Amino acid sequence: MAKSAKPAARKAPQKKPKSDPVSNAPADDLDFILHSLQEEFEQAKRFNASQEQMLQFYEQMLLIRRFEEKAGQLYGLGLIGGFCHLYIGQEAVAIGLQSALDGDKDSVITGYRDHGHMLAYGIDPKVIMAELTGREAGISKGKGGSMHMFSTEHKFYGGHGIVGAQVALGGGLALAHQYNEDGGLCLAYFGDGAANQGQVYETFNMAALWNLPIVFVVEDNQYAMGTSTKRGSAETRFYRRGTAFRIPGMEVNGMDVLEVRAAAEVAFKHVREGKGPVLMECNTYRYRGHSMSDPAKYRTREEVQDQRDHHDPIEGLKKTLIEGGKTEEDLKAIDKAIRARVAQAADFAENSPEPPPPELYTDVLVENH
Ligand SMILES: Cc1ncc(C[n+]2csc(CCOP(=O)(O)OP(=O)(O)O)c2C)c(N)n1
Ligand SMILES: [Mg+2]
Repeated sequence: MAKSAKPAARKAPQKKPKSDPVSNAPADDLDFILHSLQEEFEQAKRFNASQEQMLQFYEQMLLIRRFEEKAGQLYGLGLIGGFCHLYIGQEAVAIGLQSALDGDKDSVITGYRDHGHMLAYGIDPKVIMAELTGREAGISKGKGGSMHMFSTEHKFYGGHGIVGAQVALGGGLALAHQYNEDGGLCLAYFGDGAANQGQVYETFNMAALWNLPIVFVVEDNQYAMGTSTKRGSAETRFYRRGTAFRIPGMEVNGMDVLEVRAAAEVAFKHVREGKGPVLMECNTYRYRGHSMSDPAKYRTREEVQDQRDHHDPIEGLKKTLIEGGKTEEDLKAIDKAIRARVAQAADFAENSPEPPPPELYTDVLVENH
């Protein structure tokens, strides 16, 4: 093959631009830096909660933990069928974010690991457990199960089994907020694995282009089924992935409910001011396997134990509460009451009837045809 006579022009060596220490964005892209919310967040990284609020966060996180432990037991007993994905370890994410929502206006959508997000609304654990066990009293009449729970009353739009699909649907919810001028925003959660789905980026583009009121939240629990983020993702700093669409990112410790709540304040304010979408990465960890049928052999026991010992969101807040004057006994009493509530929910579910066969034909279409 004939070589070109002219040697390729050498480019003058370029100085590597310095990067911004906070956003890590190149210093020559000032526009991006202006769009970053990390700086604002770093200024007050932990939410200044009252003792009362902290106690509420503690109770809510503990309710999720105990509920999920019970769900795991009921699954083992064969009372819950199909898939069941537990949220243990990730409690601070749902509580930190959803405690900052405007319950009358805002909507939420997530994947199949959804029990915690339902409980974060204060929905009665009985109807959630009844749903898990496929009973008529369940919040989706026992026909949705673990992965497909809805509460339109709370503007909670599921519970979705198709990885990443909830992101595009969340874009639609945000468009509805904008179109109806109802002042609400959509909080769309997805996993680190889902973050590699193409439709996520199609949604980013449209959401940024149309300035939609949406907060995208990557719950990076370090694994997508048995694949660690490092094995499956070229860029594991998920908060950066909106940059190409001019969506500002935030990097948040998802094991600290006060930090998540502080981040929620910054992100929601930005969206409510009409400035368009935000991408938040919450770094967290799931203690249990991907689903109940996963023995989690792709990681060591020591790795999980280290998270439990040093990063647990409930233990972390417990420490802060005790420093603020609560006693071990106070917190034990709360745990006792929550365990009793969860036991009642399990009894209620076990003793509720299954939906009658004609229910097979209802809720299939919105209207009768
Ligand atoms: C489109 C699609 N592809 C694959 C699957 C199978 N699947 C179910 S969960 C999952 C992993 C998703 O991991 P991640 O997004 O990190 O969420 P996590 O389970 O950690 O909460 C996969 C690949 C699916 N349900 N849908
Ligand atoms: Mg994951």
